Amino acid sequence: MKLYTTALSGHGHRVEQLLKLLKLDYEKIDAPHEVRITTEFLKINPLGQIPVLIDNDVVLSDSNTILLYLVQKYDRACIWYAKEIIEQAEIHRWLFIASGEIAFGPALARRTKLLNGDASLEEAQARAHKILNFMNNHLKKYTWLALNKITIADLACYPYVAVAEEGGVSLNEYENVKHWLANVESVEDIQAMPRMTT
Ligand SMILES: N[C@@H](CCC(=O)N[C@@H](CS)C(=O)NCC(=O)O)C(=O)O
Repeated sequence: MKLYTTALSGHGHRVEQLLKLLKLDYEKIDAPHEVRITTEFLKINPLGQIPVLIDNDVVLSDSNTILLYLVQKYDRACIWYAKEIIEQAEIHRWLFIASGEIAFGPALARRTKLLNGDASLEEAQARAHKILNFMNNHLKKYTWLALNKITIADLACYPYVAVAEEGGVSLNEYENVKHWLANVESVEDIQAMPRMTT
């Protein structure tokens, strides 16, 4: 398999962690902005976004789509996903939160602050606090986001929450979220999301 990504992409991070956890062989191809705007790259993803996964003749983009593809194709024991429809729905709910509230909250705040993006930093930070507050309340009762085990829901939501502070979003008031982040990072073979700042 080939994975187009970059070191600091939280969207790429979630896919790479799952590839490693499933012990799948893959070649990592660095695809920074200069690569993503080339004609060659736009042929594999006309949106010009990473991650992109190529698995023989299958070309997939969108990180959460790739997570679902990988578990349904390669996680036969259903370790990172679920067999029951209602459990699958719980997982999907968090995948959509990752691509909605988290992408437009903490992820956008980080991109805006560190890369001088043109979105409103204040609005992204406010959205970040709203979803963090929601997650913190949810995690009062649960160890993991969707089920009573770690799943792709946690892998999808983890990266941009882990580096929320880079977007000027303090995690100080979210003890349960911090505990959950530490739990994710303590799983063997999961690498912490790298910081853009040191
Ligand atoms: N919904 C997509 C979003 C991916 C995404 O935003 N990737 C960023 C890097 S982290 C990117 O490639 N941005 C370039 C662009 O949007 O032009 C996913 O989940 O994979």
